[in-house]
Amino acid sequence: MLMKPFSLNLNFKTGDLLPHDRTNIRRLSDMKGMFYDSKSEQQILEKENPIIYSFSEKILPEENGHLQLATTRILPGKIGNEYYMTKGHYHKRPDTSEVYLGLEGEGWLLIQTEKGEFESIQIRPGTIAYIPPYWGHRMVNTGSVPFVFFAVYPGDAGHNYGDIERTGFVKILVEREGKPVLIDNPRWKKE
Ligand code: PAN
Ligand code: ZN
Repeated sequence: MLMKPFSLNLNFKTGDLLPHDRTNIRRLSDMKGMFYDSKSEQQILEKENPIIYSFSEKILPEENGHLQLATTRILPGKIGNEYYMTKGHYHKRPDTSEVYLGLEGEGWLLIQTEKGEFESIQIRPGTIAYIPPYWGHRMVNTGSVPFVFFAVYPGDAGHNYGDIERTGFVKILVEREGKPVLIDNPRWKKE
């Protein structure tokens, strides 16, 4: 069936995408074990369960030829000295790419291959990052305001979180003397 063209409204400051079909909220309890300082994680969870990020999606057919549209808003904050971040994932169809566009706030895109090749790209409002096929990706908020970005990716890309949950990322972003620093992830394991 032929789909009708449509338009959406994207608020560059807040990331609100209108109309959207689904908003997903990820709290600390949804990311158990992903921040390296498990003691801080536990101490925080005993008192509260903070929202780390949310993302809103326009649901489109999960088919080759279509595109998916989403905005993500990562709140400012840290667990221990590691900045709030997305879970990160590979695509279920690993040969699919993605475009991220920074809208508000600042942060870093961490990208890696299954074999452990690692790259990072600083994202500011107006930065477009191209994530080629086969690279896992995670965004990190290193600023003091919400970090907002827009994403476009193939309709049938899907998400594979399991591999990242098992191995983590090669490097993690932590605050040292008030500045973001990339350090080796002590838990990084090759498959
Ligand atoms: C993004 C992400 C979004 C949330 O739309 O799905 O930023 O991050 P996680 O999916 O890692 O929780 C994207 O990369 N889609 O493919
Ligand atoms: Zn993705």
